[in-house]
Amino acid sequence: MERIVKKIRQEAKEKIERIKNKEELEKVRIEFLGRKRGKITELLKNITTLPLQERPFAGRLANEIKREIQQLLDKKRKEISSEEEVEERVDVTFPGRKPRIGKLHPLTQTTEKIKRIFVSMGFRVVRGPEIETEYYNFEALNMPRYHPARNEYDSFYLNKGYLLRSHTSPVQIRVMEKESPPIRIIVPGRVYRRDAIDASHFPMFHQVEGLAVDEKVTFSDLKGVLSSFAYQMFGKTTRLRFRPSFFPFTEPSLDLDIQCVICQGKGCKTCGRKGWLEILGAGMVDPEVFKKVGYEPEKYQGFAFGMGVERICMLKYGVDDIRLFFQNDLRFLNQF
Ligand code: 2NL
Repeated sequence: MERIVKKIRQEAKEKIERIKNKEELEKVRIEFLGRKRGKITELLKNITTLPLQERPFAGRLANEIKREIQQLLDKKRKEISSEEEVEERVDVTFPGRKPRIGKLHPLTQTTEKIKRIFVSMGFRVVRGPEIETEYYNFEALNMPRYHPARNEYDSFYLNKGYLLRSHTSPVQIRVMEKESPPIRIIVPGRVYRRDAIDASHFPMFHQVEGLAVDEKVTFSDLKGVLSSFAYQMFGKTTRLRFRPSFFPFTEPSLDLDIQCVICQGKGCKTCGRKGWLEILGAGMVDPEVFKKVGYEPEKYQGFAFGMGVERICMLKYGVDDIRLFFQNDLRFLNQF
C-alpha cells in the first residue's frame, strides 16, 4: 500500500511540474483527483478492502497525499494565471503613438478667416455657379462687348455665350436681381483667367468679393469696413493706405495697401521697393450696374470690393510662390 501511494505521489509531482497551461492542469487534476476515476479517489475507495488494522494508517497516508497534490495544483494554477496576466497587462510607461491630425488647406484657413471677419460685420455668405454667361460676367458689370477691360480678364470660353467666371461678381448681380436692398453679402469661390503660370499667377485662383447696398451707403462706410477688415486680418498696428484706382463697375474706385509686412515700409524685393503691398480693390457701385439689375440709382448707393485669397494668404504668411498652394506637398502644407 505504502509503495503504491508513493509511486502515485511521484508520478503526480512530475506531471504537475510539466504543466504549461490551464487545459493541461485540468487534465492532470482529473487524472489524480477526479471524482469518478481519479487515482487518489480510487485509492481511498479501496481502503475499505484492507484489513481493519491497516485502514487508519492507509487512510491518513492517502489523505495526506491528496492534500499534497491539491496544494501542488493550486500553486501551479497561480503560476499559470500570473503569467497570462503579464501577457495582457498594458505598459503605461510605453511611449504612445502620436496621432496624425489633419488640418485645413492654408487657402481654406484664409477664406474662413476672411468670411468670419465680414460675417461679424453683418455680411452673409453666398455662392454661385463657376460656369457663367457673358452677360453676368461682363455686360451686367458695365463691360459691354469690345470693352477694353475684357482683355484684362482673358477668359476660358466654353460653348457659345458661356465661360468660366473670371471673378465672383456675377453672383452679386444674381443676388441683386432676386432681392431688394438692404443687401450685405460676401462671395467666396474659384475664378479662372487665361494667365501664364508664374510665381504670382495661376489659371485658377480664389476670390472673396463683397457687396453692400442700401439707402445712404457712403464712401466712409466703405473705408471703415475695409479698415476694420485689414486690421483684423493683418493686426491692429498695420499701416493702411487708400489709393485711387479704376474698375469699370465702380466709381470712384480705390486700391487698399498695407505697409510691407517684410520690410516694414523700407522697400524690399517683395514690395518692389515701394514699401506698400496691395491687398484689395474696391469702390462705390457704378450707377450703370444698378440700372442693369433694376435698382433706382437715385435711391440706392453701394460699395463693393474684391480680393484674391492666394494673395492675402501669401502676404500674411510670407509665401513667395502661388504654385505651392496647388502641389499638395505636405512639407509645405504642414507649416500652416
Ligand atoms: C480686385 C477688385 C473688385 C468689385 C470687385 C463689384 C461687384 C459688383 C458691382 C461692383 Cl456686382 N463691384 N466687385 C468692385 C471693385 C473691385 O475687385 O482686385 N479683385 C481681386
